[in-house]
Amino acid sequence: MGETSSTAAESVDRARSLLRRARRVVALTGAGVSAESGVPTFRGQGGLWRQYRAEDLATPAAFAHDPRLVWEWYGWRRGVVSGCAPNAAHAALASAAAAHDDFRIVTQNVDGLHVQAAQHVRAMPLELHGSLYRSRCTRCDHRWDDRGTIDATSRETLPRCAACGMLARPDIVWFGEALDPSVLGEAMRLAENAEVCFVIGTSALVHPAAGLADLTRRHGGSVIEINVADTPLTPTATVSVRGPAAAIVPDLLAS
Ligand code: BV8
Ligand code: ZN
Repeated sequence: MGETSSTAAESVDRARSLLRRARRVVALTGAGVSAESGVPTFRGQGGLWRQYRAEDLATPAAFAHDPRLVWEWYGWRRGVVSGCAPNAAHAALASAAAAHDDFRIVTQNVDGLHVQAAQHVRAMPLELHGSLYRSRCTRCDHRWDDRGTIDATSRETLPRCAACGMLARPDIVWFGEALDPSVLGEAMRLAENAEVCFVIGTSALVHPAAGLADLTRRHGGSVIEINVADTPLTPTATVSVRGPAAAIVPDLLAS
């Protein structure tokens, strides 16, 4: 059982001192870090789109069955997210990563807000599940930045690969798909070597991402959780701080 400190002030102090003393930090973020930027989370109130759940649409089977509907969903999300800006949590994490090479950001999010906030960092944030702003071919290995609007009126208007003409797909890891082995391998190496895994705004339900904090703990590091609610990670976290990321994260990282 993690010794989650009793009072909020104690947990904030404990988290701040752990972060101050640590050199190698991995910030592992989920949809909650972008909630205050207006990006709907997966499992919160705004998490639904029409009558669909993410698990229903973010799958290879859903895309094979109805690529038009899946592209319509991603087109809607790209539209929503392109109107969102990084918040104070993204900015504080980007500053920490710019100041310390061993402070790395690993995100489950596909909203691109960590990349947008990153400035002068040598190591860009690792996007475990891909990005809304990249597409790839369903046949060849062509992959491209794609920030445009999606015309999902019919199969004929869906995005196609410029190299071979085949139907394009979002460059996003769907449920049941393996993560890019080089990205996952680097994330695991970082988590194993981290003195602190700083887990921000994730329900800790989706694997293998949710297992990264356990890697840090099993290799002797500490786990700090920032969330507005308890998660499956809370009982084993070294300290779990209740509160919104955009307020808590800048406070903890303030030098
Ligand atoms: C794989 C891209 C194997 C899509 C995503 C049992 C049954 C079926 C499947 C499985 C199973 N057990 C494990 C699996 C596998 C599955 C999985 O984990 N399923 C879960 C749901 C049980 N995992 C996979 O399929 C992965 N692949 O296992 O492949 C394999 C191996 C080899 C070869 C072939 C196959 C792939 C997983 C990737 C799926 N893709 N995203 C898209 O975005 O369209 S995951 C998706 O969920 C998002 O990326 C998101 O990041 C992720 C997790 O959600 P969260 O980020 O945590 O967001 P959520 O809304 O859930 O929570 C928000 C949190 O923030 C909450 O805790 C809330 O309290 C908090 N919060 C809210 N506001 C704030 C806040 N905190 C702070 N401040 C605030 N203001
Ligand atoms: Zn192609």
